Formats: sequence, C-alpha cells, structure tokens
Amino acid sequence: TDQFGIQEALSKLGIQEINEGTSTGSNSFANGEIIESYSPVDGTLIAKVKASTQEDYEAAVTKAQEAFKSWRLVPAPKRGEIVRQMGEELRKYKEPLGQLVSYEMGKSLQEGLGEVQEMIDICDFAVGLSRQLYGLTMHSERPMHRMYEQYHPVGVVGIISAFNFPVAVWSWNAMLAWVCGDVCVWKPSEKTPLCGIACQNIIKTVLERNNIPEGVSCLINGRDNGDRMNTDKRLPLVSFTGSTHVGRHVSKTVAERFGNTILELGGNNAIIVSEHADINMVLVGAVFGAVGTAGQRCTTTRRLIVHESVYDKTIEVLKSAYGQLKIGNPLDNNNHVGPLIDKDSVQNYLDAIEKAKQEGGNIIVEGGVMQGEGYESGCYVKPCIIEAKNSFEIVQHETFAPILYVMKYNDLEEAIAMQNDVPQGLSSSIFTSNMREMELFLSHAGSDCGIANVNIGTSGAEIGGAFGGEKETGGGRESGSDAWKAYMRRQTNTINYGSELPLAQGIRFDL
Ligand code: UN1
Repeated sequence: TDQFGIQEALSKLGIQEINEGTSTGSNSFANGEIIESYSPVDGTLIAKVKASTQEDYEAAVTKAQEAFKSWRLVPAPKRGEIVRQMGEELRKYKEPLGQLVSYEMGKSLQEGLGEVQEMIDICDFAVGLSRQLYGLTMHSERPMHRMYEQYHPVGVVGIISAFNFPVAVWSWNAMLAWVCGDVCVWKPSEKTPLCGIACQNIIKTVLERNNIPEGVSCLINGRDNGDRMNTDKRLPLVSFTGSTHVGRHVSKTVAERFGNTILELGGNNAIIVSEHADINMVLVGAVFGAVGTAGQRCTTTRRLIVHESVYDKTIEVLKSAYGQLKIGNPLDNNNHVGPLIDKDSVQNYLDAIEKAKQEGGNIIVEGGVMQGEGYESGCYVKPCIIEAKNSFEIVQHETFAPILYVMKYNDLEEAIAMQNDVPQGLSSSIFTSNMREMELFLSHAGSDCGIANVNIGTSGAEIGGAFGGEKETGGGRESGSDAWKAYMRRQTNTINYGSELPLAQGIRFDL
C-alpha cells in the first residue's frame, strides 16, 4: 500500500510510532493533549502528536531566553555558518521532507520539493546576509562627533505558520532571525504538526553538532500556544502567517503590549490579460496560479481580468486546459491537482460556489467533489471557473480553494481599478507585450499590491525579494531584500570625540 515510499520517508525524518504512539520526534516541550495528523491524500491517520501545555510553553520560552544570551554573542558570520550547515542538511533531506509535505498537506510532490528548495535557498541567502547586516553612518551637525546606526537582535521571535506552506514559511523567518542573532519559538499549524517535527529533527542535529543550545530553536504544538505567544511580553516579535480574520486578532493583541508583528495574511490576487498578451504564456501562468497547491496559496490566482477583445479566446483555451487537469494523489507526478487540506475546506469551497451562483455568477467550468476510487479522503475537488463581477461579495473574499473568477474589461485603467478594488493587496500580474501597459501597471498609478509581476503569474515568488502585501494582507515583509530589518532593533549612536560638549540644534545652555 505504500507505493510512494511514505513510511520510509517518515522514518528517515525520525518520525516514529506511526498510528499508535502519542509523541513523536524530538519535541521536548510536549505533555498536552493529542493532535492527530490525518493525510488529506488518503485519509490515513499518519501519527499522533502531543500538544504543548502552559507549562511546556513556559519551559520553551525560558529555554529560548537562556539560549539567546549566548547565541547573540556568536559573531553574525559564525551564526551564518550554522545556517549554512542547516542548508546542507536540508539538501540531504529534500526528498523525504518534500514527500512528507506532500503527504501531510496534500500539495503535489513537485510543489513539496519546491517548498524544500525555498528553504535551501533562504539558507543560502541568510548565509550571505550574515556578513551584510549593514547600518548607515551619517554626518553629525556637531564638530568632532560621529553618528552611525547599528542593528541588534531583538530576542525571542515567535513564528506562527500556516498549513499551506508547512515548512518554508518557518524557514524564511527562522533562518533570517538566526543570522540576526535571535532565537525562535515556532508553532506550526495543527493541520501539519509532523512537518514541524521533521524540521526540528533536521535542525537539531546541526545545533547539537555545534554545541549550540537547543533553545535557539523551540517547537511547540497546539492551538492554545498562539495566544500565549501573542500576549507574552518576552516575545518582542511575532511573525504570523494565516487568515486575515486571525491576523487581525494577532495584530491587536501583540500591539496592545507594544510588540511587533510581521503579518502575512490573505490574498485576492488577479492577473490582467491584456489584448497584447501571449495567450500560451497566460495559460501556464493562470492555470498553475489558480490550481497549484489546489488553490491554497496566499498567492493563488483568484481573479482573471481579461480584455474584451481576447475574452472568448481566453475562456476557450482555459476550458480546454481545465478539461485536461488530472486530479488525484499528489505524490503521483502524473496528477496536477491534489486534495484540499480537510473536509471543512471542501465545505468552504462548495459554499463559495453556491454563493457565487446566487450572486449571479455564471459557471464556465463546473466544480464538485470527486468521488470513487482514490478519492476516499473526501478532500479532492474539481478546479472550477466562474464568470463573475468584481463587486460580488464572494469575489471580495479569499476562499482557499481552486475557484477562478473571470471578468471582462475594456480599458487598462479600469482593469487596474478592478484589480485594486479588493480588501487584500498581496500579489498581482499583467500579461502584455506592450511597454506602456506594463509600465503603467507597475507605476504608482498601477497595482497596489506588495508583488506586481509582468508576464508571469501571481504565485511562485522567489525568496530573494521581500515577500508580503498591503491592506488586509497585513503589510509584513519576509524573506529577501531588507526584510531582515524586522528581526532586529535599530540603535542610533552618537559619539563625541572632542573635548567640548556642544548641544544639538545650536541650543545654548551656559553653566
Ligand atoms: C503562501 O502561500 O503562504 O509565492 C506563501 C509563492 C510561494 C510562497 C507562498 N513562494 O507562491
């Protein structure tokens, strides 16, 4: 029954006691209730994991604080060396970890491996960064004074990640935080606890080998730990990836105690298909964007805004592509679309289709739940396309499922206005070979999103850029560019090397 080698992958990753045990891996802060991890691929109970109690949480944060004291003293490039070794280790485990991501979360094996590749890439990025945590110097207005700024680690960073990128999102945060000198406490999604344990197992060997305290990387499982982190003054930064609904709560709760947040919340991403678009390129970009990860990326293409002159053609091409999509076991490379994460998600998908119909949507490619052999988990759905208006209530919402809304435009400014007219602001793209169109789309009068692309889809951002979005997406930035600054505190230093003490702003104060 294990034709895809899952048992072997699990054992390589140190996940034992499959189906009967109560605790797995090296999660040392776990004495609470049982979280069961079911695979959406075949409905199997993969393993049981113990959640962390209040006492476990306390123990983890105490360990983390203790570890911070020594970790912050390790020179940044030496911390980079540890992260380099983590990248090496992840290279060794790319295959089994990619398999586990695919099996526990349901994305295609190709995407599972791609996710691990993003982890490896961010390690490489972080290693270079460890020698480039630059601050500026500035000229003082006073004689014989020098001013500069430096970046210091903030301390214990809380990471709360989502099921859809169960390993990569953690690594974008953790690898940067580590080279910055911070330590991490990670709460993975309750839907993918084994991915957390697998990562912890991999990281742990590197820490041990280098005599680095375990508290640098603490893993805690269980929903209650989210609010423990949000309200905990010992965590100066909480990085949260998840829904806008929960993100609003995290944002308020952490702000209440003047903590900082990095929020990566919902997206409602559109592709504008211009009359000057290359339709073959649109096809790959839009279809992968809409059905990849079964529509469960925050960067998933949810809306297609198509110029009226190419509308019929685009629909025709999309229909035929959707007709060829293979839905099934994501570990089988022949399939394009795997399952949704669970049955609640299937229900949300069905409800969204129903709502779109009620609001006057016109079904172009019919959806539905897959039945029969291979679909026993009940989580497999058909990607669907609905002709809709941007103003529909349901279109304004992010539904984490493969539903693509299509709509028409006739001038580009109208299309840009539609693309911007949603509460979210994560990713966007235009397909055009017209230079004026692409530049307008990228200009300050163009897309209002954190990510704006030309002739590629809305998903699949590379780690080198800062990742995140505006409005209800939360405003956070992770991963590349200067996103590292959020993991450090800036200190401005003024040094007087003269023998006078002139006051700034020319103020006289004679004694
Ligand atoms: C997410 O869905 O939470 O741009 C992250 C992408 C991936 C990351 C998605 N690199 O699609």
